[in-house]
Amino acid sequence: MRPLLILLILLLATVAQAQTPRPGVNYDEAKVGNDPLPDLKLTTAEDWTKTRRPEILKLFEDHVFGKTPTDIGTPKFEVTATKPDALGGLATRKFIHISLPNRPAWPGMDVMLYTPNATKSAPCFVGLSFGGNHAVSQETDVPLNTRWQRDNKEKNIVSNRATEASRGTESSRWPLELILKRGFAVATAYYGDIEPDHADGWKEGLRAAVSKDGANTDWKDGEWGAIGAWSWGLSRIADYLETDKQVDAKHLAVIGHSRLGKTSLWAGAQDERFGFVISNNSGEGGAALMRRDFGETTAIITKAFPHWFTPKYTSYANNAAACPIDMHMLIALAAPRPIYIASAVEDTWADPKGEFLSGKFASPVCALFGKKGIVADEPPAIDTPVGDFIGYHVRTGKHDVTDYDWTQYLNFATRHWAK
Ligand code: GTR
Repeated sequence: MRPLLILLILLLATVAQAQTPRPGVNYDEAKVGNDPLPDLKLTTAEDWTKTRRPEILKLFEDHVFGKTPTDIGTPKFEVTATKPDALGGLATRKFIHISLPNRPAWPGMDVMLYTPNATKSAPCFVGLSFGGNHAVSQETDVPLNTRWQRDNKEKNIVSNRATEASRGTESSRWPLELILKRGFAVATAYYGDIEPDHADGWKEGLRAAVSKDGANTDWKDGEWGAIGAWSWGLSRIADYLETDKQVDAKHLAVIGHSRLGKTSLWAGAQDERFGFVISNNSGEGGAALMRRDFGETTAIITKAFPHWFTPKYTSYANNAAACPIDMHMLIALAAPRPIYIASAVEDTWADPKGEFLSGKFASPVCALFGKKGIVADEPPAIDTPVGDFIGYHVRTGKHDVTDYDWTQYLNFATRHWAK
């Protein structure tokens, strides 16, 4: 009886933690609202590619993420180190410094690339990390990132800098051996290399460096926010990968978790070289429908993180129905490429059902290309992936990236990219 009781208490505590209501936050499905979603206005595949897709992309620039400037210079790539026997011989590891020679105020970004030694030219997952390359890898000879990081006791970030004890603190989210053994490469960089993630971070990042007014810029509606800058960084990694023979740059998947999942969705929408787009627990401002009032809302996110978005997005706080887009349109922008949305059952803040529904309501776009998206009307059972060209699962557990998530992405990529 006793162990059972303890188990029950632990279970209740976990559920309570996951559902701890923040004041004013709705977790009641009966109160999510029922404002109709904007119409995808689908006609033909040709119309989608030539007209409708660019129109929707522009709506996301104008109202959500801002426009990524296209005239900011040619990136320079320097391979600063190569280790042919990384991870016990499983992989070759390279570091590549990417900079913009005509924008010297931007310190550039350091990419870490692992390619499997057993594969000549490997398909590659591309994603930014929260902690830097030394946090992603468990190899102790990875240089420590030296840029600004948010103080964090658990991750041993002290005085806004990583320390030796920060090594490997993100490695559970990047199961390198699992990925490499399946024949895939991984390219990653620290998101704060592009722009530190705080309200004034842009002043020391890419956005100030490329803006004509530098740190005195007054951001206007339609101009890019931090998510736009981070997405730009993902595309520059793709630029480099196109030059590296160990990578099959015709098969790049863009991946991100949480705020970096919003980033991977936006990068995938803009840059069609990413042939597979992955959103891991991206939530509000990512895969979750903004018209559903469940968990985080547009009002909450634009108050806490206005710097992620274009200023216009804040005007939809408590007024999502006035916004000409919703997030099924962001998912649809991947088409005709496959896309995968992952939720976690305890991640109620990110609205798992809202993430499912954006995939579901984006699914008609797949039919234009003779493909199938998500057919079911209701979210699947836990740990049961569904969908063909648009994939979805809701995993056991909390807001995180786990081996389970990666296994689904690897299976999905292998299925779609079978040679
Ligand atoms: C939260 C934010 C979410 C999500 C998350 C994260 O604070 O409300 O939208 O982006 O951060 O990135 O971990």
